Amino acid sequence: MKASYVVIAIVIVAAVILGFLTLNPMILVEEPYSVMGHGSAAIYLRIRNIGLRELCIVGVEVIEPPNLVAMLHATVVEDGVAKMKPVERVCAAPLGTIELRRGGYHVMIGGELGETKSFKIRLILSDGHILVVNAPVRGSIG
Ligand SMILES: [Cu+2]
Repeated sequence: MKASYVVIAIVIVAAVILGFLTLNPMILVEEPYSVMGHGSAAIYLRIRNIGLRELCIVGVEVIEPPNLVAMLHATVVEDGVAKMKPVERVCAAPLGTIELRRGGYHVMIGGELGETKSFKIRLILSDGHILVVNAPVRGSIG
């Protein structure tokens, strides 16, 4: 009899933990920053997926400064030339990492950038969660 109570208790605890892991956003954003270019800016950061489901960035918007556009980009090398291409999503496997970095995936910002010191963006995730990230400007390209 006692053994069956222990089994039931273990099942309940496991269900609660599993429910917690699958329902909550299990995300860490690390080292967000931006780099100014010519008429554009790039945002880099790392997202750790500490959940048990695949997690993708499926959209991006600029909150501040206003009236700017944002896109998810990948840098690809074609015929020895690095080019940037829009992508619909950037994904991290369960317990994996999304790395947005120079020469790879990044958030591209376009519009009248002005003299901004930081970009505030919204990352829309495949699980429906939204992350608001501040990316301070850390230098410029070229
Ligand atoms: Cu780009």
